[in-house]
Amino acid sequence: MWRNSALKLNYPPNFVPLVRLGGNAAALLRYTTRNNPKPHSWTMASRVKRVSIEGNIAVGKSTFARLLQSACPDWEVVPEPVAKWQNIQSGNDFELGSECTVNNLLQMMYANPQRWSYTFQTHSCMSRMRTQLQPPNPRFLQTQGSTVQLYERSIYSDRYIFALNSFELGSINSTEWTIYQDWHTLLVQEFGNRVALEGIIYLQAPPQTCMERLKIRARPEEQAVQQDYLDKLHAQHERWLVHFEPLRRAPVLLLDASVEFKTDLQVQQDYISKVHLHG
Ligand code: UDP
Ligand code: DCM
Ligand code: MG
Repeated sequence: MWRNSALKLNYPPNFVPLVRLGGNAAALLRYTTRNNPKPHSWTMASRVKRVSIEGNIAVGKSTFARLLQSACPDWEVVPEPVAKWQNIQSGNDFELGSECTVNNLLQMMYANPQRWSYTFQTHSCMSRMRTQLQPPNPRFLQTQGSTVQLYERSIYSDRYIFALNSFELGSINSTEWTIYQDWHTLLVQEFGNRVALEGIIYLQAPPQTCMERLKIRARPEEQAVQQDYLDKLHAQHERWLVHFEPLRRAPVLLLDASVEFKTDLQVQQDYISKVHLHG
């Protein structure tokens, strides 16, 4: 169920709000007006409900997003732009027809974390931001009530789960981490209102289950992922979504993803109704 949906805005002095809490329209308006004075933007922002699906690698986020998409065809699902990370095109000058190189940054990051983690975390967060800043597809715009956008992960888990984890593991050094936090904070200050979350769906499962699913999915880049890496990411999610004090007041819908929900229709119905009930 959604945890703590009755909310009080009470942040530590330097805390940048990660989640637009509990539909507090006055706070949102103050926040968005301060950060983006154009009336069009805040009008749009106030009508869009953004919900992020969070969870460990291969827990089933894309699978659950597809289920929700079928059950709620008027919700817009915004998938994680993994394909972009696997296909970085570079060249001196495309218009002059210079040669174009294609690189798989996801593969580079797993093959050599020390060299590529900062680059990967920069690019994945930037590309996610760009994807999530797109206005809702007109097909999904509601004339009454809110337009719902469902994100797979967020710029917040990019930082507070993955980039932080890379720093703690030593794949990102302290200079890179300082620079990352600096530009991320600036991005949130400038654009945070346009990607602010109304709620989070946390798919929680033991890291062993994620490892089994990772093997079923068999993405070539992830072949070298070890159990202890998923254990560490699991701990990061638990700390962030369950124990991180500012988020304890945020509406987080915790779903047990250790059960087979891809094929079990009863579990699917149960989870979809929980999302509706608390949405
Ligand atoms: N999967 C499964 N049962 C479930 C959920 C997921 O077998 O209840 C499989 C899914 O078919 C895929 C793998 O687990 O092969 C990872 O799922 P997904 O790509 O949705 O995970 P994500 O990385 O997006 O969280
Ligand atoms: N990934 C990462 N750092 C991020 C976001 C994602 O290292 N900030 C990686 C984890 C997975 C892949 O990208 O290998 C896509 O995630 P998933 O399979 O969980 O959708
Ligand atoms: Mg996915």
